[in-house]
Amino acid sequence: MQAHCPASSTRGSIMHQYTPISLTIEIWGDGAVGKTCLIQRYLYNKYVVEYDPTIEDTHIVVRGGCRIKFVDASGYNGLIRDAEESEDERNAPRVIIIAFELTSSSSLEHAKVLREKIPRGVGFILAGTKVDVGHGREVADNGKAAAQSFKCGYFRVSAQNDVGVKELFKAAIKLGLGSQAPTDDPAAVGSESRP
Ligand SMILES: Nc1nc2c(ncn2[C@@H]2O[C@H](COP(=O)(O)OP(=O)(O)OP(=O)(O)O)[C@@H](O)[C@H]2O)c(=O)[nH]1
Ligand SMILES: [Mg+2]
Repeated sequence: MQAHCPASSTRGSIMHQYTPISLTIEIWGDGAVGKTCLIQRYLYNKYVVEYDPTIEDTHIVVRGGCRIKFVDASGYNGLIRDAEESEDERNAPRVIIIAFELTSSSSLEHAKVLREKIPRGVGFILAGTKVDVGHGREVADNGKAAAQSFKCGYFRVSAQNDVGVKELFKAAIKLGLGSQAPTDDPAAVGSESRP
């Protein structure tokens, strides 16, 4: 699917209404590996210490003529494609970030199971989270080996300390939009939660 971002870089509510989704970035992964914190850090520069399991949240951002939808999936409820998606949204390119926790081998095993669920042709990246915790060297190396066998990108990140988060999302946007990727970082213009 060819990504399409209109030449105009108008931002804000007008664009929010009229511009179709250019790209959907979904974060998959086991419960509590830090998916929500990654999105919160990237889009709002916030870090949430309390754990509040996600049902599913959607955030829409507009940047450089592109409207990007971020889907924060649940670690426990299974992966459900949003039934309310418009045709534009369904047709937009998708990129999936599979997150696992660098200190948890079981979350890496779960990431491998999730990888099998990615439809053919959809780009994906593996992300090892909570690198600030400081243990998990072996799991980190196993993550690297898994990414090599999947032939996908691999990032070790910390939402808490803001390590590697921008680089991870920048790579995801580039993977989805190629040369159409905006050069500046997204800022959220609209966010919605869908139970
Ligand atoms: N030390 C550390 N803790 C983190 C980091 N990111 C998230 N956490 C903590 O891990 C817990 C779970 O984070 P969430 O982002 O809610 O996890 P999730 O993957 O969205 O979980 P579900 O919504 O249930 O699937 C929270 O208590 C966070 O504060 C990090 O980079 N470092
Ligand atoms: Mg969550």
